[in-house]
Amino acid sequence: MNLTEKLIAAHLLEGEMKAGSPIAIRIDQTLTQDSTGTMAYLQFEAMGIDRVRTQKSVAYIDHNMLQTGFENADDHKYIQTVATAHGIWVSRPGNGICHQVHLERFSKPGQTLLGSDSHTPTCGAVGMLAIGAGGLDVAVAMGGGAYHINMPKVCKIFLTGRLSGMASAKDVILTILKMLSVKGGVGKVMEYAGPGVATLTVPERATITNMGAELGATTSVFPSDAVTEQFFRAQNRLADYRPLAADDGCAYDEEITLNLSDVVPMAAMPHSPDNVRAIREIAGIKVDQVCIGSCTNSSFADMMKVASLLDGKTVAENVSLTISPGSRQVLNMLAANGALAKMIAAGARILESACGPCIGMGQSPATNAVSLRTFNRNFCGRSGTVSANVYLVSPETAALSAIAGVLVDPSASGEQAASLVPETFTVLDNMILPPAPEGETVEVVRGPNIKPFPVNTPMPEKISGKVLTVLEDNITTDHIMPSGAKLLPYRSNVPYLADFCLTPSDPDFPQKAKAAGGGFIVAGSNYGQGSSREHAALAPVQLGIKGVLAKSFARIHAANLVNNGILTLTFLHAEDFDALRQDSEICIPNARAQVAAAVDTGKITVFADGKPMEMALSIDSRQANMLLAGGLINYTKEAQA
Ligand code: MIC
Ligand code: SF4
Repeated sequence: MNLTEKLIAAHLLEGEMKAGSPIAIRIDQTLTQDSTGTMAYLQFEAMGIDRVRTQKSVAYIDHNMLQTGFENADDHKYIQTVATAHGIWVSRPGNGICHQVHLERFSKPGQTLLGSDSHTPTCGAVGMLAIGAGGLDVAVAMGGGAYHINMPKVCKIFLTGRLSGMASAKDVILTILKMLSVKGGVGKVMEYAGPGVATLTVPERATITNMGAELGATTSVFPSDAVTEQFFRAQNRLADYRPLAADDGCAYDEEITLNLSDVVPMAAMPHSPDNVRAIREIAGIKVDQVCIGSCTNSSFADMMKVASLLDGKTVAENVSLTISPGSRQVLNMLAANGALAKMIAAGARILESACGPCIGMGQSPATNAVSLRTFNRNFCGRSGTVSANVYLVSPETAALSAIAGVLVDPSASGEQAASLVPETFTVLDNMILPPAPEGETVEVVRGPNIKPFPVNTPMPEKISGKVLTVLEDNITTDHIMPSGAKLLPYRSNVPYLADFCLTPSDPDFPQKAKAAGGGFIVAGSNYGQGSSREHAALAPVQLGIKGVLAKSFARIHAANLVNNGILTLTFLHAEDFDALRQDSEICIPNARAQVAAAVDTGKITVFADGKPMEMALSIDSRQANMLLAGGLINYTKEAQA
């Protein structure tokens, strides 16, 4: 077996490990963060389960940190109390970004991790099967329920050679994104193998698995080897280490070879992570802002590289440089060894250990600015400035460009930056709260910002409504449910958020939906790529959206739609998409019978302006029941009754 199959086989509860067929797996660990967590815990509470049934569940507070009003602080209190009350560990604000802290302190080779954040696959760096999902799926897993997916294909990425000449792990994943695109990983696990693996440190592997999310992959995984062992020893967690590898000569569904020695510094240009070019082709662009950090590139090793490149220099006068170390462990070690002083002396603006500018929580660039970021997403508007041009680059490129004031090709700079993993990390778990002991009562604190979440209604016999909007390919969840400093504080207030649903693509969408009493969304391919935010499904429920008709869907968003009782219909014929306009009348007669039959046929007949068109609806029987019940919450209640 390959490593992915071994991990799945060890957790398989239902189904057959045949690519594309539905399987259910047992989840050992869960993580939530605060922007998806409030909703996940409201849903967990609605399920009426006393204590989590996982081996370890951790609630992180790392996204909504600006606290420009009472809302975020209220949510933090709610998360802290509801989590400890139900047997969940809490990583307090300031302790770091969920994926970085989880890798450092909780990851375990061989275990499964389900997280309410799309970059949960980061922990695949140490041989975990780590998957991002909507909050509701994570709530179910916390309650001991299985996680349902289709058995992914396994794509082997065979690494040879070794990185050189200031090329870094970020450049590896950008190279893969250039080869495969933001759709290249859909339905697949990217499994790394080959002699190049041993040349990569755990933080480097984590940069690669993290950004596997941008390929649309279900997850990415590295073997657990001697390099992993050294990482666990340095984290004083050797007991959690175990070696894991694919069997010799095992089969894969697909295979790609990448020679690390050929990798050169790359940048993802505006506005997509797969719009990748070699930096040498675009070097010299004037830069206004540089942001270093995020769950992709904020490890101790990355920060040490940055400190060494900034040492004794000054940030260019046209540049604002921000640095957010990924965790308090990293920040503390930088403070203790003097690297932080070098960053400060160079003129960097040090931000707290959190997501920060990556999710538009502050540091929005100036009008038309060029912003270089070591982050993983550069969707238009995500930085908080619609006219900004965001480039995704490595820490080396970012640091050198911040000093030069223009985009610099690090391989032509003559500089060196050694990657290092220390012999020992400073372990500082004092900002991680253990769960309350069983039997102890914890008062759950709910501020006025916490509003009930919308629950869909059972599917009627006939569904009809207008097409409210027709959208292009690659619509992201940042389009469907924008984030940033103005909206993130309302993640526990869906009625408020709904008024901003899809507004970056169609400013009148919420008004149109309200006026029509709901309707349908029509979209191109890869609809809903990006974040795991369930709000991109909950806001449509609030607005009465009955279905999305798209050329194809991103995995997590499709699951979130079905979990909330919204139909995910895929065009079988290109001309059907072309025929649809805003205001086209959609009608699905015998909807309940058709949805039930789609489990076998995979199809459903939809009438558009009176003309029949056949569309794909690929669902298993559990999903059909969820759609009929009006979502997972109703379905679970029906099943319990
Ligand atoms: C993101 O990077 O878009 C986020 C914010 O981390 C999201 C979660 C969210 O929308 O809250 C993600 O990637 O899942
Ligand atoms: Fe946070 Fe950005 Fe990572 Fe999302 S991608 S978890 S916002 S750092």
